[in-house]
Amino acid sequence: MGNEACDLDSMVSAIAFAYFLTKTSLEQKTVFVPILNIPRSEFPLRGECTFLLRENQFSEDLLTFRDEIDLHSLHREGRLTLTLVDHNVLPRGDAALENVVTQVIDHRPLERPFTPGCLVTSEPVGSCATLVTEWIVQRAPDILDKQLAFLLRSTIVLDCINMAPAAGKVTPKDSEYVALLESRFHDLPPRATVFDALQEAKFDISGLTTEQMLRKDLKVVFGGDLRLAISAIYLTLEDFLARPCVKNELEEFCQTRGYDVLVTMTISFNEKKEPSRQLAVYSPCSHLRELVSCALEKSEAPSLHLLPMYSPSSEISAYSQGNRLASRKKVLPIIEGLLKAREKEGAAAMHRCQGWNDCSDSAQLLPASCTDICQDEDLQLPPTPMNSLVEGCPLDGGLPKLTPEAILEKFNQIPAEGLADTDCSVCH
Ligand SMILES: [Mn+2]
Repeated sequence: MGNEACDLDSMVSAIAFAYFLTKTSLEQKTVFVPILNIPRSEFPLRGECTFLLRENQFSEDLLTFRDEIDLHSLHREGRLTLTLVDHNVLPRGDAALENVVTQVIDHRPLERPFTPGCLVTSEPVGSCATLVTEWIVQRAPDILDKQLAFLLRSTIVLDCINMAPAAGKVTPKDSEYVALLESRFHDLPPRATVFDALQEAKFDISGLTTEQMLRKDLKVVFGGDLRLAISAIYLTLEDFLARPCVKNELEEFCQTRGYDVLVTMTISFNEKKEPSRQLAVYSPCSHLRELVSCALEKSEAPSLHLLPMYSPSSEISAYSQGNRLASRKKVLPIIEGLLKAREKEGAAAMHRCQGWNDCSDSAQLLPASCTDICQDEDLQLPPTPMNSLVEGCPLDGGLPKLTPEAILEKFNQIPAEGLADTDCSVCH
């Protein structure tokens, strides 16, 4: 079973490892099933996953999604053991399954305590698929066929940002196993072709409905009486706002989910692969819309450099964002600050209205700590998929630029003796 983000790494690692077990196990009565840890209805949102399967003539019908198998009842009947790939601790809701986890293969920092009877392979490589490839190559190299090699190598290439050292993801082991797969299967497509196609598929949201687009990469924050959602979308804001009935769709999205305000942050790339950001604030309540818009406009840490742009509806305030580096990670604290300030104001208002002038500790007047309630509610939300490039990805500033200055700077960082054999013609 892969992790709850069900990114390409999780999907391919689960499929490949279950295939390995099926091909090599001597147990006659055991069935090995790769589990994709999302409901099937979420799968269209994983563009890179559906794309890679299509490319490999691998039918989605063959896959088992989390809502199609009852792991907890299998566990109660004593018929389940679990191998975790691409994560190493079970989410809280699955804690009961912990005692049947017999193996872990992961490339993230290890968060699980040592337990006897659980075989752990943990190494900080760029892709979990590298560790699965190693596992297969060392134990059953003959089961590797072109389809399996294609899946594994594509995943490693995507996770390691086309094996570019500048992106800071690739490790020597990732390179070693990509090279090994290529040496065994000469007709795999070029790395750059695979990377570009997957990268494009990951951001290709053309087939999605507005609702799917909005929930693909969504974060929700609470404060006092307000629920505020921030969605990241890979599209220009012009294209997004030009969708037919977009105002009604935003309204329905917020109404169904109980959001008072929805902030949509878009990121798009120009021909030079430079990112550009825009944002829109939607709320049917003009007071709340202005409150949030105003906080974003006036923010100084960081300043977003917002410029108003055309909006098809008075309920949507649209802006281009001059500060291209301010991702959602930077915008969220501005909104959280606003909600906190409002909470305080609410407490003060209550103070005044009820005439509790002599009480020195206003926090005691609140029914319970608002923040505690918010945090609890926040934990019950489904996790935002982690396969997003919004949060601090190496590509945030576009693809690594190879300017003469950047290369010279790199050279300057190399100690003098390392330069002895270097051909400086690349500087030109
Ligand atoms: Mn991974």
